[in-house]
Amino acid sequence: MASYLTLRRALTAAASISAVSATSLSDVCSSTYAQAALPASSFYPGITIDSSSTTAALVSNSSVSSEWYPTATIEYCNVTFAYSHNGLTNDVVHVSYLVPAPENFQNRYVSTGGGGLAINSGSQYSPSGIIVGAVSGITDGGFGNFDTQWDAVFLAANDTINWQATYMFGYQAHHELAVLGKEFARNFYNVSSDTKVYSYYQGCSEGGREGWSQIQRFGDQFDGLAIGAPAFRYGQQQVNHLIGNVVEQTLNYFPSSCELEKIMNLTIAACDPMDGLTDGVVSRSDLCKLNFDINSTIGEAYSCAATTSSGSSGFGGLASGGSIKRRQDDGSTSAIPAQNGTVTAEGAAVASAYLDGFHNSKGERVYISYQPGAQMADAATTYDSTTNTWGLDISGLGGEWVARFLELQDASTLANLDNVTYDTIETWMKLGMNRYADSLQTTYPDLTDFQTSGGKVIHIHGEQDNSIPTGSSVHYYESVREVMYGNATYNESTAALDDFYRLFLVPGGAHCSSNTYQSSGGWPATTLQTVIDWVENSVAPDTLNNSGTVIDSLCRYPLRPLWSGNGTSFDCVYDQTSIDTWNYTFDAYKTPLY
Ligand SMILES: *[C@@H]1O[C@H](CO)[C@@H](O)[C@H](O)[C@H]1NC(C)=O
Ligand SMILES: *[C@@H]1O[C@H](CO)[C@@H](O)[C@H](O)[C@H]1NC(C)=O
Ligand SMILES: *[C@@H]1O[C@H](CO)[C@@H](O)[C@H](O)[C@H]1NC(C)=O
Ligand SMILES: *[C@@H]1O[C@H](CO)[C@@H](O)[C@H](O)[C@H]1NC(C)=O
Ligand SMILES: *[C@@H]1O[C@H](CO)[C@@H](O)[C@H](O)[C@H]1NC(C)=O
Ligand SMILES: *[C@@H]1O[C@H](CO)[C@@H](O)[C@H](O)[C@H]1NC(C)=O
Ligand SMILES: *[C@@H]1O[C@H](CO)[C@@H](O)[C@H](O)[C@H]1NC(C)=O
Ligand SMILES: *[C@@H]1O[C@H](CO)[C@@H](O)[C@H](O)[C@H]1NC(C)=O
Ligand SMILES: *[C@@H]1O[C@H](CO)[C@@H](O)[C@H](O)[C@H]1NC(C)=O
Ligand SMILES: *[C@@H]1O[C@H](CO)[C@@H](O)[C@H](O)[C@H]1NC(C)=O
Ligand SMILES: *[C@@H]1O[C@H](CO)[C@@H](O)[C@H](O)[C@H]1NC(C)=O
Ligand SMILES: *[C@@H]1O[C@H](CO)[C@@H](O)[C@H](O)[C@H]1NC(C)=O
Ligand SMILES: [Ca+2]
Repeated sequence: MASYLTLRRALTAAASISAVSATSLSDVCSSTYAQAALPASSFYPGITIDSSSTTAALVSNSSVSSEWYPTATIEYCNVTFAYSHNGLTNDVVHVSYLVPAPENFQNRYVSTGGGGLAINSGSQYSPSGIIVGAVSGITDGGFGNFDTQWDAVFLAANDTINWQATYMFGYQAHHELAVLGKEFARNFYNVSSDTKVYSYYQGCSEGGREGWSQIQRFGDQFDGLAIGAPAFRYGQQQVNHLIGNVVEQTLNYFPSSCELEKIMNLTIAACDPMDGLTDGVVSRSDLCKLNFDINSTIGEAYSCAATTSSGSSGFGGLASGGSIKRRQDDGSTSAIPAQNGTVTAEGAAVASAYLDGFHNSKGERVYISYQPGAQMADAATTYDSTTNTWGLDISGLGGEWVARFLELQDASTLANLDNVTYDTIETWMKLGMNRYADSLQTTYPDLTDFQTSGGKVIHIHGEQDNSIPTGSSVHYYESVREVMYGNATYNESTAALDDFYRLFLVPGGAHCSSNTYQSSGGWPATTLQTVIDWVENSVAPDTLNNSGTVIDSLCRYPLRPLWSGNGTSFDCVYDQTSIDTWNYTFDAYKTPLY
C-alpha cells in the first residue's frame, strides 16, 4: 500500500539518499527516521517518550518458523524506544516495533503477547506481524528489559506488592503498546489521516489472557484478534496447576512417570475411535469423558526404558512449543531406571480425581480440569534414587503463584504442601480471584463495546491442553453468551455471538501447539490471516484452517467433529449430550464465576 509518494518523508529524513533508492527498507531503517515517526508528545496523555532512546536495526533474510504462522523468510527494521509514565520514579518501559519493508506494508499493526510470567515471547510470535504486512509490537512492561519477567519485579519488598508492575502486566502495558504502535506505524509510513490503519493481536496462554484484557476494557482498540488458550480466570488458573500434587498427596499415591504415561496412552487408544476415525487423535474428548472408564486401565502392563533427564521426572515438561516458561525444580540431572509394572488401582484413582477437577470437602465444584487423553503434566512426580520411590514434585507455576503472589514472599516455590487440602485450594483460588479481580482475573463477560466497535475475535484452544483446561475457554464463551444473550434460545445466542466471537477447539491439540502424543491432529497456522479476512473482507470463518493430516479444518463451537465415513473430512455436528459435558456449575461460589 505504501506508495513511492508516502516515502517522501524518508527522503527528507535521510538527506543523502537518492529518490530512486528510497523505496528500500534500509533507507528508512535509521534511528533518525524512526525518531521523526514517534507519536507526538501530546498524543498519549501521561506518557513521555524518550526520543533519544530510539534505536533501529535492520534484519534481513531471517528464516522464521512456528506453528503460529506459515514458514517464511522475512526482513524488517527493529525499532525500539523507551517511555515513562509522568510522575513515577524509576519508570522506564521499552517497546520494540518490527517494521516491514515499504513495499510490504499493508496498513496494519499487530501486537503479540507473552507466556507464563513473561509479557512478551521474544520473537516467537512477532514474525506473524511482518508476514501479514504489519508493524509488529512487543513490550517489556517496564520490568527492566525484554527478557525480564513480571515475577522479578512483582514484590517491592516481602509483603509489599508492586501494583504498578501488576497493572502493567494485567492490561496497561498492552494498551499503551497498541495505541502507540498504531500511531507509530501511521507516522512511519505517512499514512494519510483518512486511511485506516487496522490493528490486530495474536497471543496464546498468558498472551491469550493479555488479548482478552484488551477486548474487555478497550473495545475499539483492536479490529481483530487471534487468541489461543488464554490464562484467564487467573486466580483459579494459577492455583489449578497444583491439582496433581494435591490429589496425589490426598490419596497418598505418587504414580511413576511411566504409569502416568501409560494411563494417558490407554485413554488415547480407547477414545481415538469415538469420533468415528481411528487416526491417533482424540477429536471428541467429550465422548471420552462420557464413555471411558479409567478403571479399565488397572492391571495393564507398562514399561519404559531407563532415561537421563534434567530436573524432575521428565514427564512434567510441556509439549513442544508450549509457551509457558515452567521453572525447573532443581536443574539437576537424575537417572531414572527402566520401569516395568502394571497400572494400579491407586494410579487410576489419581488420574480419575485429576480429571474430575477440584471440589471442596462439601463436594462443591471449585474448578475445571483437563480433558481425558491430555498429558497429565501437572501430576508429574519426582524420582528419588536413594529410596527408589516416586514423590511430590510441586508445580513450578502453581508453587510460585502461592508463595510469591498470594503469600507475598520472595520465593520461587513453596517448600512443601504440608496440610494443604482441597479446602486450602478453594481458599487460595478465592484469595487470588479477589485480590487480582481488576488486574489479572480477566473474565469480564460483557463484550458490547467490542461488538459495537465492529471487532472480531477468533479464540482457539487445544482440546488436549495440559496446562490450561480446555473447559476454561468454553466456560468463558458460555459466560459471554449468557450475559449478552441470556434471553435468547441457545441457538439464537450462539448465532448472535458468531457475529464477532467464534471459538474453535483443536482436536488433539496441546498447550498452544500440536501434541507430540497425537501429532496428526496438527495446529492452525493461519488464524491471524483468517481474522484479517473477516475484518477487512467480511469473510466470517465457519470452519478454521488447520495443519492436521486429516483434520484440515476445525469445527466452530458448539458444533463438534464427527467422522461419518463417507467424506474426506469431519462433519461438524450438534450434539446436546456432548455440549452438556462442557457445562460447569461452580457451586463453591456464591457469586457467578465467569
Ligand atoms: C505525506 O503524504 C501526503 C500525501 O498523503 C503528502 O502530501 C505529504 O507531503 C507527505 N509528507 C511527507 C513528510 O512526506
Ligand atoms: C539467506 O540465508 C541463507 C541461510 O540462512 C543463505 O543460504 C542465503 O545465502 C542468504 N541469502 C542472502 C541474500 O543473504
Ligand atoms: C529488537 O531489538 C531489541 C533491542 O536490541 C532486542 O532485544 C530484540 O531481540 C530485537 N528483536 C528482534 C525480533 O530482532
Ligand atoms: C506412550 O505412547 C508413546 C507414543 O505416542 C510412546 O512413545 C510411549 O513409549 C508410550 N508410553 C508407555 C508408557 O507405553
Ligand atoms: C474405580 O475403582 C474404584 C476402586 O478402585 C472405585 O471406587 C470407583 O468407583 C471405580 N470407578 C468407576 C467409574 O467404576
Ligand atoms: C521390562 O520390560 C521390558 C519389555 O517389556 C524388558 O525388555 C525388560 O527386560 C524389563 N526390565 C525389567 C527390569 O524387568
Ligand atoms: C523475603 O522472603 C524470603 C522467603 O520467605 C526470605 O528468604 C528472605 O530472606 C526475605 N527477605 C527479607 C529481606 O526479609
Ligand atoms: C500441619 O498441621 C499440624 C497439625 O495441626 C501442625 O502440627 C503442623 O505444624 C502443620 N504444618 C504446617 C507446615 O503448617
Ligand atoms: C432479559 O429480559 C429481561 C426482561 O425483559 C431484561 O430485564 C434483561 O435485561 C434481559 N437480559 C438480557 C441479557 O438481554
Ligand atoms: C440448534 O441448532 C442445531 C443445528 O446447528 C439443531 O440440530 C438443533 O436442533 C437446534 N436446537 C433447537 C432447540 O432448535
Ligand atoms: C454420510 O452418510 C450418512 C448416512 O447416509 C449421511 O447422514 C451423512 O449426511 C453423510 N455425510 C456426508 C458428509 O456425506
Ligand atoms: C448448565 O447446567 C445448568 C444446571 O444444570 C442449567 O441450568 C443450564 O441451563 C445449563 N446450561 C446450558 C447452556 O445448557
Ligand atoms: Ca480419532
